[in-house]
Amino acid sequence: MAEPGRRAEGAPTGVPLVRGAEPGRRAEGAPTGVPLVRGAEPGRRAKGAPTGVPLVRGRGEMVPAVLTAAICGAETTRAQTPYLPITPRELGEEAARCAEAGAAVIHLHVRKPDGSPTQDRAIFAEAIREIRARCDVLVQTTTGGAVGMTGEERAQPLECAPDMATLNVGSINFGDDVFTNPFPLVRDLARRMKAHGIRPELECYDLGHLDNVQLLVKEGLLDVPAHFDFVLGVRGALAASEENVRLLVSRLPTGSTWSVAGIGRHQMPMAKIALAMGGNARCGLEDNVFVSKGVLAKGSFELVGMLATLAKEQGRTVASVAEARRILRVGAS
Ligand code: KMH
Ligand code: ZN
Repeated sequence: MAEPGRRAEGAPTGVPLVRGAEPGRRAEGAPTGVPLVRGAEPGRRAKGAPTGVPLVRGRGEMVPAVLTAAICGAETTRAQTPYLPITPRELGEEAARCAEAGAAVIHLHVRKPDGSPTQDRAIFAEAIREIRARCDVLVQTTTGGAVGMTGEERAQPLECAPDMATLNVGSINFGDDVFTNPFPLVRDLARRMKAHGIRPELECYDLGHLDNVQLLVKEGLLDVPAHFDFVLGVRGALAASEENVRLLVSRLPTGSTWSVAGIGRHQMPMAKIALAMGGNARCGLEDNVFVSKGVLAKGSFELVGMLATLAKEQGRTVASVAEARRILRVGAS
């Protein structure tokens, strides 16, 4: 059994399992003055606010914050946390707890009964049934899967009628591994999403991934405005910092929406920055297993609760599923 904060023997290496997200504290260097909230004129971008994102809606209110729970992932193990849901039923129960805590989107991976990652469509179908039987959420299936999976394997959950799916738009070093996303694979997955009317969430781990998106837009495979998720702090890709979030956001196609998924101890600080900037945030045991230094989250729902608190502290409301559907343009593609 691995100690909390250490990688289990033989466990995949991509996600740094760092202790110590510090809830309730202002992140060092947290954004000071993106004037995106109250007081900005309705329908206009506040001075200095990042481009591309509709931050303010009528009457000067901020756009509700969409919270995503990544409840399982492919790399997190039961040795790291006994709270990891594995079976379809456990995934359904955990999704319901996350929905109750404020998550509008469930980012979904599934596992074989022995806990190893799989993209098996039958297991996805069962997990989605278990989730939908218990709560109203947007189900976002992974097409990233686990390092080393083939494109055909990775594409399987697209046959299960998810609301959304991730599209990883570039390759990166992933710990000591390589997470490969060559253009032919990305194109193929993008085509399948278009064919099924599934809204992609574009996973960007590095600045150049935004340029990859532009190429795919030119090829007619992706539409803008799009929804982006900046995954920051993977060992082998772009670091988790406010400066990087601002740079990424400044390069977004006009009107696009975005969230940040900070890895390990970066989860809450990055969420706070994103929420203050008018973006959205992702948390969950896929990316981080701790609520504070050395203290395991009892499930992703605890982390979602922390995001909801952060959102409210930033003057944001937490998006309902209907609001999330509208904000992320789910069903429009
Ligand atoms: N498990 C990672 C290698 C996604 O879900 O789209 C990839 C991943 C990305 O988790
Ligand atoms: Zn994932």
